[in-house]
Amino acid sequence: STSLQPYGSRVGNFAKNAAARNILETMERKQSNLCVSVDVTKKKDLLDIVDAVGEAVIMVKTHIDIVEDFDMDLVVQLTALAKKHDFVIFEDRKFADIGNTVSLQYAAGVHKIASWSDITNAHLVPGTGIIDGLAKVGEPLGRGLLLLAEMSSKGTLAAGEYTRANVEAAYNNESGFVMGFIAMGRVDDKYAPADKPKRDFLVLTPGVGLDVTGDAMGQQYRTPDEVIYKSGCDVIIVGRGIYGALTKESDDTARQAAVESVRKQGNRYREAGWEAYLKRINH
Ligand code: 5IU
Repeated sequence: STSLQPYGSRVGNFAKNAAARNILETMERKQSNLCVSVDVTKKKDLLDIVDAVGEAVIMVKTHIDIVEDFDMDLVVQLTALAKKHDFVIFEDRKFADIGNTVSLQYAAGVHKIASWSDITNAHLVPGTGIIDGLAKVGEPLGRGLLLLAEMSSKGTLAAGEYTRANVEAAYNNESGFVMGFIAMGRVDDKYAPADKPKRDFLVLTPGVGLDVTGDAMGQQYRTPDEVIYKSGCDVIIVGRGIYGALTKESDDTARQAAVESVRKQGNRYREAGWEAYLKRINH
């Protein structure tokens, strides 16, 4: 399995995808496999969280459509923080329409996602035309696409033959635009097509927490060790486990303490993720 190779040695496996190479190189440079997921509704909260954890992460995942005071200045500031702290941006858009529609959703509208997000993701529900529609926009910009092969939530229907179809679609994508999966384990190994040479893909995994096992709406958490070491995934995606403190604060002193807590949790998850990775490659 390619997951037993160090991140840096896998760069050459992604000759056709600049975004994937950049992610692997960033992981080596920063000794981190942590992506922070920032699901907040205020521009200032988003930027403060990202500035506090920026040093610890290789990637920031956004849900840009939940930001109430979104404007293009948010994009300017977010991309400036990406430069300052050396991370990539992942808009978790979960495209799910026909090719023609997703190409418009990706390039245009209020958010112009393709212009600033290094990677994004898509459901395979509509069929492989969704990959073609997104590739038309993303490929010329050097972007990467993840397929949603599995989900972390209770009762997910993304399993079994549906997961296999995602892996087959990725293997059939000759251009290299499909660079990996959202999944709970090494689906690229488990469902590798027998009639094709093995290819390397990145596996990014949400549903990661050290303190709680789930939430009230079906989220299920596993530890960085379970995700990186036991399941062989490449990147841990952590949201409320990192920024949770900041959504509760009221006055200035409390806010400052919350920002410090965000920084601290970011470092804690970076260390846990990296330790699990070192255990994996030295096994
Ligand atoms: N997310 C999941 N599970 C999935 C997929 C995406 O949790 O299977 I696909 C997103 C939802 C949220 C983040 O943006 O990842 C996880 O946030 P918390 O760590 O706060 O649960």
